[in-house]
Amino acid sequence: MIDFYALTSPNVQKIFIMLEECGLPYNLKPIDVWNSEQFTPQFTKINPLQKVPAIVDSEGPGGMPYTVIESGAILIYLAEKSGRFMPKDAAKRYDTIQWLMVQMANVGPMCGQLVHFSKYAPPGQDYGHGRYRTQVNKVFDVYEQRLTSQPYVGGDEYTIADIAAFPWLRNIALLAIDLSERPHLKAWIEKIEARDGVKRALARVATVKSSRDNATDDAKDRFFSRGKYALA
Ligand SMILES: N[C@@H](CCC(=O)N[C@@H](CS)C(=O)NCC(=O)O)C(=O)O
Repeated sequence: MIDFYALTSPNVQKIFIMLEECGLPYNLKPIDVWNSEQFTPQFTKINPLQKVPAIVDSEGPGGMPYTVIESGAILIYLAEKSGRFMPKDAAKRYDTIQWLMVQMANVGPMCGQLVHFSKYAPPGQDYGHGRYRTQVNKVFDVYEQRLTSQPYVGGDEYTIADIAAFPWLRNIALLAIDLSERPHLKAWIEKIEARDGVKRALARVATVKSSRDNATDDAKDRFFSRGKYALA
């Protein structure tokens, strides 16, 4: 059985989608990051970075319990465990891994910073906001371009490269992104949204309770490593 440490953010949604798509059973272990639950000694033992998602598989390699952190690594682990959503052909597999890395290194961090500077930073952050808005627009253009000539991010089949990118790229309202000139990306979002496994996953995410809308100032400062939590 897989223990899945989670809340509701896009990086966590990837794992909900993968688990539901693969039909792998899991115990949901909510970690309310808006209530500082990521900082407990018990959770820090599972993920020293104090972030969700993380999984602990009681039947890992060699039949032993195994912990995986970082959403991209969790997707690869679950793809290998289930034999799903990772092509067998070597070139297609490397295409999938490359585009998984594009998501992990570019889409997630740039979108995350844009959301931070638009929603959570104090006013007067025009430089940070402008910089991340440009980076996000660039990366959306890269996906639009890629999806112009192929149906899925990795190539001709649905893979973990799509599962990784979808929760971030569908976030157009939060990111204030315009899709009118990105028709292929828009069609891809609608195609992924229509999958039964994705619908099940997003319905499950909607049931997870989070303190996000009433987090204390102290919990927010700790989450964002600012104020008395800033390190020199
Ligand atoms: N690169 C990580 C990022 C994980 C991440 O940023 N998780 C956020 C979810 S909002 C978190 O747990 N933040 C809590 C914190 O930074 O204290 C992944 O893809 O798994």
